[in-house]
Amino acid sequence: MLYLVALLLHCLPLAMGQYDICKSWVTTDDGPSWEFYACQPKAMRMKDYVTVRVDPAGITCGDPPERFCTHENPYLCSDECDASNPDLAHPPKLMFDSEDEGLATYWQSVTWRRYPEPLLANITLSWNKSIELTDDIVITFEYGRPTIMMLEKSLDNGRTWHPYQYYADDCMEAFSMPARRVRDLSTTSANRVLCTEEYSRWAGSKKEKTVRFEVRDRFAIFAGPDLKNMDNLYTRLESAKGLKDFFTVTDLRMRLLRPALGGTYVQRENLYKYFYAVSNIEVTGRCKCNLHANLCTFKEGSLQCECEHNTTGQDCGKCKKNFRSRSWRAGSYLPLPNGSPNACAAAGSAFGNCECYGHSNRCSYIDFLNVVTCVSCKHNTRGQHCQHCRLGFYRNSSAELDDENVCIECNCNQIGSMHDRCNETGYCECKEGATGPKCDDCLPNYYWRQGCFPNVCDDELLLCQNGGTCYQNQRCVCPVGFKGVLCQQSRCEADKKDCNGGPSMHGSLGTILLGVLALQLRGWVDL
Ligand SMILES: *[C@@H]1O[C@H](CO)[C@@H](O)[C@H](O)[C@H]1NC(C)=O
Ligand SMILES: *[C@@H]1O[C@H](CO)[C@@H](O)[C@H](O)[C@H]1NC(C)=O
Ligand SMILES: *[C@@H]1O[C@H](CO)[C@@H](O)[C@H](O)[C@H]1NC(C)=O
Ligand SMILES: *[C@@H]1O[C@H](CO)[C@@H](O)[C@H](O)[C@H]1NC(C)=O
Ligand SMILES: *[C@@H]1O[C@H](CO)[C@@H](O)[C@H](O)[C@H]1NC(C)=O
Ligand SMILES: [Ca+2]
Repeated sequence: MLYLVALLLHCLPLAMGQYDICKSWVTTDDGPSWEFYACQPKAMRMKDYVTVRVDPAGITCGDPPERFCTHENPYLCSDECDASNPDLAHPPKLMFDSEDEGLATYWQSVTWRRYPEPLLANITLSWNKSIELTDDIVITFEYGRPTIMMLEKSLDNGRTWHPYQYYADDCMEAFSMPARRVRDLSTTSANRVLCTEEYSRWAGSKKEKTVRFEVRDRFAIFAGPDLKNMDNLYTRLESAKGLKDFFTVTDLRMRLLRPALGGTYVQRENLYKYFYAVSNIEVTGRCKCNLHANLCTFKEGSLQCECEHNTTGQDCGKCKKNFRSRSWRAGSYLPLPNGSPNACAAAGSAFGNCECYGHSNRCSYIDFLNVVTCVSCKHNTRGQHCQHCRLGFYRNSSAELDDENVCIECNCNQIGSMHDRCNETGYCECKEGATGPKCDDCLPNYYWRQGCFPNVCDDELLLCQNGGTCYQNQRCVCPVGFKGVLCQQSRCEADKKDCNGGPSMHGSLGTILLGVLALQLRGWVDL
């Protein structure tokens, strides 16, 4: 009980007070109405909502059963890990159970029997939700802390990872980084990623068990040693670029790179005492709801903000349908003490008198036209109310005007089309001979070769004469003795040479006439 009270007191400055209500019913001179405030959920024990993954496969001890010993008792290797025996198994979930009085429960790795190959393990924690850390991450190692490890974080559900903190008994040797301490950081370096030697040196495995990622020390740079001046912290979180994101994660990964060595070099003759054992990982934080919710609930396996201010989404990261008369914005801690809700507004509301359908949050008065117009329309829109699509885009008929996908790129074929604009159904304007919505096809009787060109020959009207064959509608391949576009001309006729055995004058003329006729049909020769 005493412990609980102490815990509550400890969490007090972060859990209580500011930004805990989103709205209240107030009475003003104009009568009662809602007043809205920036709001955020309370800090929670995030290990209760986490999914864990331990890599590589087979790194957890006990399959097959294995003996191990401790640095304190290196020659009494009678402890056993056996995955098939619940009393001797050490599965990953034991890093997240609640520790009862007495014996710690822990995940344990295999021993370093493959030395000198490094003993590597990744512990990845995923929330499928952005979390804002509000207190230190505390990892408890039974039997000694790793001599080298690294903490990584992801902000996009594990797609990309970034270093968060490096830990080593010798930072220079392990990571080529100078050793630093978080409490020596300054206001301009509060979000620096550093290497620390504070949690990796051997001090006896019972004495020093924890490895921390110091959130409080970083907060204290702004809020003072007891975090009494939270206003200053909130002001900084709003104004300092990247500071809020620094404390935001969707996933964390501990990369365990070298186990505890007991203060000496690796003793090859007894590798049973080298392994990792983690009894607890404490992560305290709150759901990131962009200051639009004060409740966060666990639904269908994921944390979810209960969004207010007419916002929606897992992090309240967008405006509800029909509340998009201006762009979504996160709430703000400022001005103190209640912040700004930056609520989403319905079309036609007080904010909506210059409607921009959510594609701009800035309006400007144009003096000489006497109109108010939206500025810098986003999502490829344009116009006084961002109600049109930019040139080269057309209206998505299945999207509302306030939808981010309202404008679709025309994507006209550069060679086949006159320009890169299209009509309301996405059809581009084609050059002669080209067709298709994007003008990347040819009309019948045209062939594609860096654009559409009329067939020179084909199998219907523009037949190659005198036994010539049509090559890809581009030209006739004439037999010896003939030439011309359609092989209609006898060579001897043109050269006035010996024409014995050639076609008669009569036939030849006929062929020419036929060819001209065909060309005229194709609109080439104007008789
Ligand atoms: C641990 O994760 C990192 C990426 O964060 C990866 O490069 C590495 O191979 C992983 N190690 C193991 C043992 O799975
Ligand atoms: C992650 O959360 C989203 C939104 O709540 C949900 O749709 C999705 O199924 C979740 N994914 C996993 C892997 O739990
Ligand atoms: C959100 O919309 C509802 C109507 O659906 C309205 O009553 C409420 O005041 C709006 N809230 C905010 C913060 O604008
Ligand atoms: C049109 O809008 C709908 C609704 O937002 C969207 O699902 C669809 O992907 C959009 N179409 C294109 C081609 O962008
Ligand atoms: C766009 O052009 C195509 C092809 O010319 C035509 O079929 C369609 O009716 C046009 N759409 C509009 C809205 O003009
Ligand atoms: Ca435990």
